[in-house]
Amino acid sequence: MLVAIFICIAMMKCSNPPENCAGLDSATASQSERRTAIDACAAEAKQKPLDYFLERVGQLRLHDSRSDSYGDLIAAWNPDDLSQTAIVAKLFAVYKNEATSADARVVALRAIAALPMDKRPADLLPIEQVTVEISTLPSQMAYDRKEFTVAPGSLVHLILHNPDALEHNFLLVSPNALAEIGLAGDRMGQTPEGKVKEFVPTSKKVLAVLGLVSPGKSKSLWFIAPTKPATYPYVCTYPSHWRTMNGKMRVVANVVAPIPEQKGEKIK
Ligand SMILES: [Cu+2]
Repeated sequence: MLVAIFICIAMMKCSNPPENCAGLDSATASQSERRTAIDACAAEAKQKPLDYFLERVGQLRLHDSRSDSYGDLIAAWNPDDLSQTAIVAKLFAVYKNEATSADARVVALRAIAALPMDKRPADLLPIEQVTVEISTLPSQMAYDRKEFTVAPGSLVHLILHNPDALEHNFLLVSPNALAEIGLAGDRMGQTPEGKVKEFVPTSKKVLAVLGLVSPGKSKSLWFIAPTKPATYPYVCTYPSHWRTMNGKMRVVANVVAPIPEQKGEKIK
């Protein structure tokens, strides 16, 4: 009997899938497990106050894979609750706090962008929002877009489609850091941890991360564009891909819309 209890406890500890909302905070969950958790959170949302989730947003780490899930949940919250003065003030405080991780700030900005204009903080009228879709080019080790342009501080929703037979990721990096980060990705290919970390080097020059996308799949990433006008490279850091699989995000003041580029095949 005692042995059976021990085995049972051990199994719970070993598997621990985030099949409920609390699983969203699991440090070891896969992307699909997080998706399951966020669906559970959405179902639980009626029983939990918005504050419950806002508190967790403040704890998001840099390049935290939970960020998009929290962003999806909170931006889709009941507008009447989301637009309460106290909630808007909390969201604005997270967004303005430079000491908070970029991940927490983007979740807050997404929620504010979801509010009606008359409920938004005066500093955030309007919010420049842009959706950028990029596809990998099958068998060419390249993205279909070599560049795009956004306004400083824009809220960017980037969607990466991968119709190629290989895995690819997308990292936005500091100006002139393409080779440094690309080479760091190559070195990660020589260690077992490289794949676990999805070939994302630990560096302050990595500004935004969309992890590995499997063949035939798509993933999305929300980030806030830098406020400093400059050219920011983006790159796939899967070992040896970076030399051809890269592009440039230009941050330019007074941009109305991204410059249209040739689009590749899309995955439905
Ligand atoms: Cu790649």
